[in-house]
Amino acid sequence: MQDLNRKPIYVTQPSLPPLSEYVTILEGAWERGILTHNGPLVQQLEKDLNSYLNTKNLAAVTSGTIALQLAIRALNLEGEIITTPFTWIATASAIMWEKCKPVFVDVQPDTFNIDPKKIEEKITDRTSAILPVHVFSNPCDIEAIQKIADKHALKVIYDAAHAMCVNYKGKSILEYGDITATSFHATKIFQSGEGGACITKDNELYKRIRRLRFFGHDEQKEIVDEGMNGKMTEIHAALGLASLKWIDDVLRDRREKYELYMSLLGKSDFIQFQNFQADSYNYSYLPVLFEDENQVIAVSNKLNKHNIYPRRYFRPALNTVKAIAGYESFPVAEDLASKILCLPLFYTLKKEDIEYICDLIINYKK
Ligand code: T4K
Repeated sequence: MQDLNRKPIYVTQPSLPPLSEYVTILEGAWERGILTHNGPLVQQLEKDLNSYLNTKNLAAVTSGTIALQLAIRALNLEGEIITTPFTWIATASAIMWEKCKPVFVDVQPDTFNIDPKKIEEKITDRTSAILPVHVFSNPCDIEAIQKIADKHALKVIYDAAHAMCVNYKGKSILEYGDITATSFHATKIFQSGEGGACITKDNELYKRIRRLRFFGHDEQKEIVDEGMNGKMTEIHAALGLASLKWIDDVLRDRREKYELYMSLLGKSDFIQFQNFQADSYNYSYLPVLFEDENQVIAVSNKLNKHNIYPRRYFRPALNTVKAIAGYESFPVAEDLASKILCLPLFYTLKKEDIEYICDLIINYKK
């Protein structure tokens, strides 16, 4: 019997601030008539995010994808960029859009992140950088990756699209590597509808990213560099500012819901979880691994019948996508892609919904 009277439960929903708070911030933009071009709300958002995250140089841009492209361009990367096949398409497509070649390295089965032990065998004289992803906000093995990068004179760009508000060894995870790119997409833990940012400790690189996102203009609007349009608008910055006020509440809520899922699903003998460090995690996703693909399909079908829509992030593993590269086997990434399911986790999800979802999963055969 389909449970279609029930409101659909999607994998996520944006964490929305009260509309009145967003409107109040927008009123300022209406009075000023300034909607874009590094307006006061974008400047305020960058300042407030730097202060909240304890970062120095955060440049807001239009999306996480554009943040990755700007990072690649700002570092003048060419040739091959080593990355993971277990990620969203944007990681690889940003590399290709910048006319570089993504070279995949398999991931670790427990953390889901790039396996540093397998990186060196993929380095050639054409390699210019390593671009790892903190998958579902779980920090990569940053020390091992940096050691390899230093040894081979490679740049490091972190794709931290999932990893806002994560600290690693006493500082924001966004401060590692040459540049980190993050996303403020509607489905992310901190959101401005669409949006993202590049973060770097290097002041010159920071200035370059700001020029590149604004047609190559300097502060005086002279054209001094190549450039594109990667500017965040005041409308998006206003939503970011309104969201930022609520971020601690959102993080606490996620953690509680994650723990509820863990306590209910932890009892099952056919579900495994990602191995993460609890103090460096933002609970932005709820990935679980089933025994095999058939089980994932059976569980998904069961949930769909009850109007619940989890997602198979990240399937397919990107090494199997013809449009990206010639196929090369990466058994761990392919295995994860076949067994993973991301369960619903968002601010307005009720605890009773989680109990209902876990009950359906545990009894999926009934
Ligand atoms: N690197 C990594 C590792 C990434 O995961 C991503 C993006 C990027 C880079 C690039 O960042 P951006 O350029 O996107 O800033 C989503 C997001 O579009 C994408 O941002 C995200 N990763 C990816 C993992 O997931 P879909 O295809 O799942 O979106 P959609 O429309 O199916 O949404 C999922 C569910 O969310 C829906 O069932 C309903 C709900 N939803 C969605 C939207 C857009 C809402 O309730 N409201 C909304 O406005 O891609």
